[in-house]
Amino acid sequence: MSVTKEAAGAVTVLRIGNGPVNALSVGNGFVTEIGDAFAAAEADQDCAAIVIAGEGRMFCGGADIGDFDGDPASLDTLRNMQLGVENSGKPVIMAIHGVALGGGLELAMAGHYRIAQAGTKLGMPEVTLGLLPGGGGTQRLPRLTGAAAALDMMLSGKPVSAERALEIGLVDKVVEGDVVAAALALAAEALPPVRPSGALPVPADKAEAVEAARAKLRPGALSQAPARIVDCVAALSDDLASGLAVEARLFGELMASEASRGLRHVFFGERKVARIPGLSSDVRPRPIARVGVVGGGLMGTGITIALLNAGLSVTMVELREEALAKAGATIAKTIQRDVDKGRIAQDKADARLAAFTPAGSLDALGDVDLVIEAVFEDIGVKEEVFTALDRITKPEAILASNTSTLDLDAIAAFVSDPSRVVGLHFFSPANIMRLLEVVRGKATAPEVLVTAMDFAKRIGKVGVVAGVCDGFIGNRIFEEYLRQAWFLLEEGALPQQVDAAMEAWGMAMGPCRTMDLAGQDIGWAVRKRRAVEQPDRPYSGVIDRICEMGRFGQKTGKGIYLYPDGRTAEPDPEIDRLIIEYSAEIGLERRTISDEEIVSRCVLAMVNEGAHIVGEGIAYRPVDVDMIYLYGYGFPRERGGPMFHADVIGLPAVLESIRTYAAGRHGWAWEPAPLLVDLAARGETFEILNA
Ligand code: 3H9
Repeated sequence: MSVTKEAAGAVTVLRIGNGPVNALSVGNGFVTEIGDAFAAAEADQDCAAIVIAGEGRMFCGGADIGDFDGDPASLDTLRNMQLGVENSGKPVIMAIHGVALGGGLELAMAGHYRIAQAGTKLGMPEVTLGLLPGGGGTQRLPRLTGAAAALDMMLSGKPVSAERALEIGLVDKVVEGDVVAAALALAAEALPPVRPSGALPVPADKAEAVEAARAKLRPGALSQAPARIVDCVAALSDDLASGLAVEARLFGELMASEASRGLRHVFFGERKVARIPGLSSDVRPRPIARVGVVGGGLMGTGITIALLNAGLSVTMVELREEALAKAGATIAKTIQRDVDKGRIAQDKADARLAAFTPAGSLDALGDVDLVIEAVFEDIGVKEEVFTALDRITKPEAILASNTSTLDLDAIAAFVSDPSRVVGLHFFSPANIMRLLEVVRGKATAPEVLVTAMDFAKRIGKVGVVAGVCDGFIGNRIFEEYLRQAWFLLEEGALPQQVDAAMEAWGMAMGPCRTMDLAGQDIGWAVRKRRAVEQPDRPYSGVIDRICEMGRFGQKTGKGIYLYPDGRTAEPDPEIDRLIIEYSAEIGLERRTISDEEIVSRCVLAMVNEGAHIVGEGIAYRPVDVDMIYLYGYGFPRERGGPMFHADVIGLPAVLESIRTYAAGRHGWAWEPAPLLVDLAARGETFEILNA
């Protein structure tokens, strides 16, 4: 952390540096240091103008998100520092390069002139953290750019380019090359006048822009940040101080909200899961340039598209000629669709397709750096493939299996060096879903694991490490979630109530619609297997009845719901009848089930299984479970993930509910996880295990 001062004639240049993104930390004293350095320059008789620039890769990535768990009043230090800059009697020029986000852009707006280097991204991402720009952004940005452009930036959270910033009046100049030199040149021309952004008039489009933005707010949204951003812009008046006071008060309220706490947990969680505990930083990823994909089915095709989109060369091996041709056609069609939708240029699509090599034999994989196997889920088939790969591939090539149901260690045993085997469990559609479970076998080499995680990042996925167990992290938890959903149906709820309750709570899709989309036959196959393996852990038979009718969901046009247009779920009175009759058949008197009970049982089933998984060491930390649920299962970001949500409820209360369910019908499904019992007894949270 440092603020360095250089004198260039009568101009003082202050360079602010604090870690990788120059975060404006109040907690570590950095903001105070900037304020002090600024005050010294201000008091310096020989200084006529002040330039502020960022050290390293960027100007500033914003306020320190870690400060938001503390006292909201402490953030006044940041606001006062910015007011000090704005109210300076000497012209202040901001020399902006790389990134100016959130509080970083607010600092820039507190200056009197802004010069940005071409390529700089300027934005207000606070809304993505369930917050509003709380360092004057809601009051200064509209004054500079007009209310509509400001609301657009603040509500989307998306940064704008330096060129766009110039267009909308956010910066005064865009330069190629050294931005500090450009700032010094501006100061040297003729000393520019002091020009505080906060003194600019209220923009003429305020009322209209506020009304338009209000109309677009999503009712029932978990995060109140968008609504409060609009409120702040509505509060713009000629009295800057009163607008700033409204902004600070609303920022404090949002900071304490569950949604913002959840979203902040996600911000740090995404970065935490990339870190593998206990591995030295000397373990470096291997370079991966050429990849082989074995299997041209739905999964292999999706994986191939994801890899081609990331700029990798892919050889797809599929022994069945017809299937290979079909996969090739799907790949070409999907990539072309991105051109048609204006997402990529034709030459880019051409390059992606040129990097694709279809092959009819595994012999084509002699020079690849990584193979991803996505063939039929049968251990005999896997044995054939891996025995051949062992012979054909380079000894340093990594061999990955996309298996979701088989034992990775058994697959690794087919290879003479099992340390090069790892699981890469993609989620369907693999070119869209962000989650990648990276499965560490008992022999997987640390370097192979690190390479797999690096590879996940390279192809735009959130990689999360899971140990070997049936279902790994995601599907193992999902089974318990579904178990409760199906029990709820036989006890008195109907599918539309279960789905509506879970969707109102924030899940992207309720369990019935999810399984109709994934294919009810997939769940049926798992249940049949479980009936043999775990006869003492039954499921409700009601869902099997639906499967026995051949109703597998969207793919058969009917599942729990009807799909008259192939996509939109419509409740089916026949299924409602079937469910009600099933309850009677098993002698269960149906009762009214509240939405609260539906949510509580479905969510706590995830929490309890998640706690088992962390306790067993299958997940490194609770946050790994959280990220899997956000990126693979449509869990609401604002709730942070199941484990974070349990902390919000409080672990003693979570345990009490679980114990109540354990004393009720099918109580065996609610055996409290030892880790949960232990943490609750000690008054601790899951969060302490994330450090
Ligand atoms: C705000 O400003 C509120 C104000 O309006 C009001 C105040 C009153 N704070 O992403 P990376 C860490 S809200 C703390 O890998 P990149 C990050 O955790 C803030 N830490 O780098 C990571 O740590 P680690 C508005 C932060 O080069 C390390 O820095 N700003 C912050 O890929 C490197 O991060 C935002 O929302 C932060 N603000 O991307 C911007 N930012 O190494 C958030 C980063 O221990 N940040 N860290 O895992 C970003 O979007 C990206 O970090 C950025 C750089 C684009 C800047």
